[in-house]
Amino acid sequence: MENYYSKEACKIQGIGKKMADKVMEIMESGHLRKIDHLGEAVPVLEMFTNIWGAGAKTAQLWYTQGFRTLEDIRTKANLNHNQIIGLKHYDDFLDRMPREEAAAIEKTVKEAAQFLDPGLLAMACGSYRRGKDTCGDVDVLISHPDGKSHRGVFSKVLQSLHQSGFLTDDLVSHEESGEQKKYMGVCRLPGPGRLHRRLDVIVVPYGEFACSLMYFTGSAHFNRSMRALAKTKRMSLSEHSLNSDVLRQGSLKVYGGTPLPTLTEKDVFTHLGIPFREPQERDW
Ligand code: DCP
Ligand code: MG
Ligand code: MN
Repeated sequence: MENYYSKEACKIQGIGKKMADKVMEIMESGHLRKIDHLGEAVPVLEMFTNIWGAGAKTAQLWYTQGFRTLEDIRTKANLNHNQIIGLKHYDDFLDRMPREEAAAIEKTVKEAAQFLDPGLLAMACGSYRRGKDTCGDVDVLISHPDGKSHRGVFSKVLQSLHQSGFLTDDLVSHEESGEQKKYMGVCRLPGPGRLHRRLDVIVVPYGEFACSLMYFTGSAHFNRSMRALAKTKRMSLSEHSLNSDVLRQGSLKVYGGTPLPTLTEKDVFTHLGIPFREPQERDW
């Protein structure tokens, strides 16, 4: 193959005949046949990772096992519990719910909690609290201002929501961090035409309320930025607390520091020395 493009390309240092031919093919046809097969995998891998509980690694494995469709996955793949649920509600989970529906889900969880104990706080955080028009799931935070009555609430609320038929599936999760407990599952509002929605519930001790509220409100990107900012001030921010006088050696935390008083989210911003940001302004 000899033409203008390959000759021109050959003049560039480090480009030989083979590479020049590829340059020519791209210039003339707009693409390179040799890597066409790479592009073929992308939409399939994307379809697979859209199964809740299946990450990039799993999708890749399934692809190398020769699976190309969701039907292949359903009939031939080795699925764990979460992936079975994810596949069962594949279309529902891809649909982001209108915030009005998230509000109705929040209300259902709140009512179940306050039926147990009227003093319990329950509020939707995540994208809902950030004011988004649509939500991928609902993230409900539960706590009790007396600092102790949150104990035992986790399993009681879930049991009551199971009994009413609101929770339809549980996802396996081992997320428990100190006194904080996290549930991940699936719910559905009563009435015709309702889709299955992802629901996350965390129950936290009131002493950690502000930091967990901030964590659970996000966004994930905002949380990373806030943690990075804390680091520059020898502090450390988590879903539990904001600590000062942290000692680090390289990336290793040698001393965890002492928790600062954070009654509200505003306190966290103040300690970090930056102006308060409303939840709607926390996408970054
Ligand atoms: N979160 C985090 N880091 C992660 C995942 C979550 O800090 N890797 C925090 C910030 C998120 C919050 O938890 O805002 C809730 O997580 P979601 O995955 O439910 O995300 P959002 O509610 O922000 O968006 P979506 O509408 O997609 O649910
Ligand atoms: Mg969410
Ligand atoms: Mn969530």
